[in-house]
Amino acid sequence: MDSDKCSENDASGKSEEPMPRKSSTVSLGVDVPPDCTIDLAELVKRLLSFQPPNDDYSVHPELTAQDCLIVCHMAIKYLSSSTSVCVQTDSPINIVGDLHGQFHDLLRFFDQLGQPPQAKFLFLGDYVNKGKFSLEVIVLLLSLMLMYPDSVVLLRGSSECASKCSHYGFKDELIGRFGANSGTSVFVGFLRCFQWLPLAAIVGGKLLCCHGGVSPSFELEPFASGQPETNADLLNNKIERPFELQQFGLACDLLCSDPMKSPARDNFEVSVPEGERLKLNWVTRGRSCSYHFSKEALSEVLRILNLSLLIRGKCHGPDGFNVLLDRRCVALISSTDYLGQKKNNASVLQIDSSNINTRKPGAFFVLCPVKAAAKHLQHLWQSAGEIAGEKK
Ligand SMILES: [Mn+2]
Repeated sequence: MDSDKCSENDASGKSEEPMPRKSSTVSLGVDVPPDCTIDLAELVKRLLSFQPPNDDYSVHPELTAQDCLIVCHMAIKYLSSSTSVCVQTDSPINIVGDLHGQFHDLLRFFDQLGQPPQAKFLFLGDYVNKGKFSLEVIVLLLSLMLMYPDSVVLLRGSSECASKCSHYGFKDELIGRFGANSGTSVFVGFLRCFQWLPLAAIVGGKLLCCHGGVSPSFELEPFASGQPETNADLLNNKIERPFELQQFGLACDLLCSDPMKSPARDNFEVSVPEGERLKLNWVTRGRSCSYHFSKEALSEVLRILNLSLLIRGKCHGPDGFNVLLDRRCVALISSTDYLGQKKNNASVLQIDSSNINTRKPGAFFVLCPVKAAAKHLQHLWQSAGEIAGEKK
């Protein structure tokens, strides 16, 4: 039906609004013929109802390079006009961790928890790489965001950048699907789109949500015991989009920092002169970027930001979630059997109440790896050697 057709102008329902502050000066950078349209509702329905024929999990749903480019173009337009670096949203909400191209796990979560717009979702990034259905995951999520912007919030993960996508599978997946020329232009389209994804969200004025974690920059001016709204505005002013991931700084930390597993000072007494900051609260992550943060560092940042808990992705535990640092940090992974080797469960954090109880904010919905499909699921993974970056 024509009424279901979404042109690139009406998908977000905001076609009548004036063009946003930044878009008028920034080229969207994705070349789509001006009269191209896509039936987003049909695309979403097709992806959500996809069943592998004869249980063959190596089969992909049909997607064309042009469909992908139109979705990228529409997503950039929406993200640049209607979202900010730090999104403020409310519960009830389902918070989803790393998906890494595990389209079938994403579909299982939608089956169990409900689909947008009936259920609301916040995704913490790392949509692509490592699993072999990165394209389906990112196209479905961007399309759902465009159709139901009030029910779907997508944050950027550390995987959503050029270098990781070139090394860990997404670029190869696109070139394998569409050939070198079209695959490369679709790849560039997605990279441009990733540069506009928000980096953090504040849920219910209490939860700080991002892919990595907190930053020592939050301990500096101008973040000083402001209200969550004020601090969200400060973040928006400090980080300009489009944005490419740097090796250091606030944005890098939001995407890449990690909680300390075993604080360096365990079993030692540490005394700090009055007024001095404990430097061990932030330890650099070896040769890679950003920091490990201690429970003291996290508590201090949450106090400054007037928030209660950090909810982040990047979890590698067997349960699909970890509760860390004096219960002030929750880490999630929402894809089962990470790298085809870890046999881990996948979890989504469900915040049911509209008034968040910070001592018991929600419940974990846990999916186990699909045993019956285990043989077929082997197709979903690259070999360990490829993952480690030792590619041909
Ligand atoms: Mn990840």
